Amino acid sequence: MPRSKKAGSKTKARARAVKRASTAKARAGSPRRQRKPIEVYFWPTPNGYKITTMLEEAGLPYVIKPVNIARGDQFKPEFLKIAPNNRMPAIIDPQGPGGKPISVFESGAILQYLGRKTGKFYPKDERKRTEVDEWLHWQMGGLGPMMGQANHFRRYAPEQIEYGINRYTNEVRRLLGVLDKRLEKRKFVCGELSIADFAILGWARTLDRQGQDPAEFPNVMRWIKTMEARPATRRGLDVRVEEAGKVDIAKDKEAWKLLFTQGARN
Ligand SMILES: N[C@@H](CCC(=O)N[C@@H](CS)C(=O)NCC(=O)O)C(=O)O
Repeated sequence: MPRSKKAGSKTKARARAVKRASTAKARAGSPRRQRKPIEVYFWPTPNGYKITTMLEEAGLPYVIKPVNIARGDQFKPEFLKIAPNNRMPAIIDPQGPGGKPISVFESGAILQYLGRKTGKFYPKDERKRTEVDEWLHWQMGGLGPMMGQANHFRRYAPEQIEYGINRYTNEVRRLLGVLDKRLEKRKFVCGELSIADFAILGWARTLDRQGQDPAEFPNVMRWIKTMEARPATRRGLDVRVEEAGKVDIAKDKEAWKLLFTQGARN
């Protein structure tokens, strides 16, 4: 049945309203709306790259604020105000909730914050979001700390302690086995690209330097290749801080003491 002119114009008006609403919704997470860049307190380490990768993939403007952890920037009072655990990464978003600045520390919390802010890489559907949280926390409490310890015993311990090296190398191997199985039938860790991928990638791509055999984890290696081939992820992983290249923590006494002899109050 042909529509009356009145009904037709009402339909058009409704369509225009829907379009306006969806454009506004899209802009809420759009980089164009982020007028002031997000400040990223950063040092080029696997934990730091989680954030630059997410920001690049989400298309949000950001500015790097180097935190030279080899020279004690993490203990400066102004940094401790936003990151009381004296660890980078941390961010300040000048356009936080209600348009007011917010600071966030802990890489997992930062990824979740940015995911909620932009509506990207962090599904709204509760079942899907829970799955992403599972793998994010698996990285935060498992792969990250275990690879960190494996790396410590291999590179930074003053003596090569076989027990420590084996303990962490074996646990990393087990965790990589879990990840490999997970990726058997999935392109990304939770099917679609998500903050879980950004969290896991930084450490996972160092596996061959951690006493692991890449041939044992073909799905992990395929996923790393897929991730590294994404131009935005690549840009996130390529962020450098000039000063970082000048210090070899294993050989630099000042850096070693600062990082590995911390007490209850520094
Ligand atoms: N759970 C923290 C760990 C961050 C972390 O360990 N950062 C290291 C560099 S990768 C750091 O800032 N170290 C400084 C120090 O040990 O004083 C996160 O994921 O944000």
